[in-house]
Amino acid sequence: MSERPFLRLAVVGHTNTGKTSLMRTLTRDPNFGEVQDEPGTTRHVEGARLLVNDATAIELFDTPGMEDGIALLDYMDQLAQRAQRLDGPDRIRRFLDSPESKRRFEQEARVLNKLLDCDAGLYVIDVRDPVLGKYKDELAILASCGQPLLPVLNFTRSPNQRAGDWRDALARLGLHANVEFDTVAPALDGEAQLYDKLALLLDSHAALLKALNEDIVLQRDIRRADALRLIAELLVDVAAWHLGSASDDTSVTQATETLRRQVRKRENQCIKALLKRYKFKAADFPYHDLPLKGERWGMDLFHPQALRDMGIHVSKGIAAGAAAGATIDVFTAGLSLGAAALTGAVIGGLWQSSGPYGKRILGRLKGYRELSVDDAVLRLLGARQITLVNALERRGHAAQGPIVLAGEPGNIKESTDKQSGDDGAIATVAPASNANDDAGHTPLSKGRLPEELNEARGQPLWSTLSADYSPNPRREQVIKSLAKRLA
Ligand SMILES: Nc1nc2c(ncn2[C@@H]2O[C@H](COP(=O)(O)OP(=O)(O)OP(=O)(O)O)[C@@H](O)[C@H]2O)c(=O)[nH]1
Ligand SMILES: [Mg+2]
Repeated sequence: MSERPFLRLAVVGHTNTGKTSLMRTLTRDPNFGEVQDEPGTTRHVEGARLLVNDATAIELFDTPGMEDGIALLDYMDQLAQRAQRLDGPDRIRRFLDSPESKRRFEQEARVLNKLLDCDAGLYVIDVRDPVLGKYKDELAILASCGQPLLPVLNFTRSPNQRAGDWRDALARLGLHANVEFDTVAPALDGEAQLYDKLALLLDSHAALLKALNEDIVLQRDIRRADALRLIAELLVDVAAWHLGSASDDTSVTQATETLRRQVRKRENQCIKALLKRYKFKAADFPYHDLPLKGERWGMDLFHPQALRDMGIHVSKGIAAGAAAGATIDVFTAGLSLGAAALTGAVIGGLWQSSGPYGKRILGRLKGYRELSVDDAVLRLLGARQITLVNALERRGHAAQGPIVLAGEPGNIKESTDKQSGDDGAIATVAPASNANDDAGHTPLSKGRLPEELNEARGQPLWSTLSADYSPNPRREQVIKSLAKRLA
């Protein structure tokens, strides 16, 4: 047992099975090491730390892949013949002292040295492969280090996986505990399962692993709350936004274009912030710049079909494409004042006291129009961000294909081939069979708009899109309450 207050784990296994990918996912660091679909990518041991409350809980070490287990086991047998009754770890040490450990078996020696130096090993397996002799020999060598080994079954989502065969073979070697963990699209509780299994093997570190698991859940909750807040801010900004325009057709058309452009820009800001919060790269969602050109999500944000695909009711006027997404606001509808009260206020000279509304009231009286964003677009905006957040939560940091949102939250469908950065195996979020299913799960999809958004509609100064924006405590409350509702 180690005296250290933290655990040291070596990630070991045959070459090209996803060891570095596992490191990326467990550390949530898409830049860790080098990942390629070819053997021998990792040549040296490289470490990373997992922290709980700023203190190291686990030191994880990525190691080069084992390549020639059969030849190494033969060589170790030869070495052992010259000595009597060596046990496993002594056989390993004898090999590490031999000249071949610096030559032909240099990679393997690095792995074994690291495993001896750690408290346990995670043995990563590509379960699409049959249980070949070379894997059995490699496992026999690793097992003889005398350290606890937890087999990690990777590629379990592949249709031609052989997890059953692997479990049988592992049991024959005395390895009864194992865990399924797909590094590209892990289960939401994948890490918890992995650390729970590890705790069974490492009794003395069980409390540490429990604390790590609790911290993972806590961090996930904080991330989601932050994400929902970002979405609530976006929605309030967009709902509150009003754009003035002269009432002639050309001006209204121009203002509508400005409105759309600004909303797309604001949505992009939100997407970038979400990717950053989940520690993914902008390149993971390569379409996020396109809304400015009106093409992301495969179609224009304001396109009636985009709305329908999200299960959002589209009125006839919008379906016909007429000024879709921009409502020519009857000004008073945006305020909680009736037309009569407003007129009365203006006539009575009180409009000045209505502060920021003064300018709008004047504009209205001079025949100006105000444009604001349609309810359906608000619903779509919200539903799309939630779809993205769901996809980010289910995405491993080893994933290399771009995120493609087909319009609905759902499980990430992941290529069964090994990923390659070049061919861009695509992780998609599969559309639900019934588009309304998902939309039905968000408070934005049907029925009345959340009251927070109705309130925001009447508060043009709450929008950071407005030149007159000023921070406001009520806006803050509304954002908090909307974020809660989205949860
Ligand atoms: N689809 C899919 N691809 C994976 C998964 N895990 C790893 N890969 C891919 O498998 C290939 C090898 O992954 P690496 O993480 O580099 O494997 P490694 O074991 O570190 O390889 P070496 O360092 O060469 O021993 C890469 O193309 C990964 O993207 C997975 O769970 N699903
Ligand atoms: Mg590697």
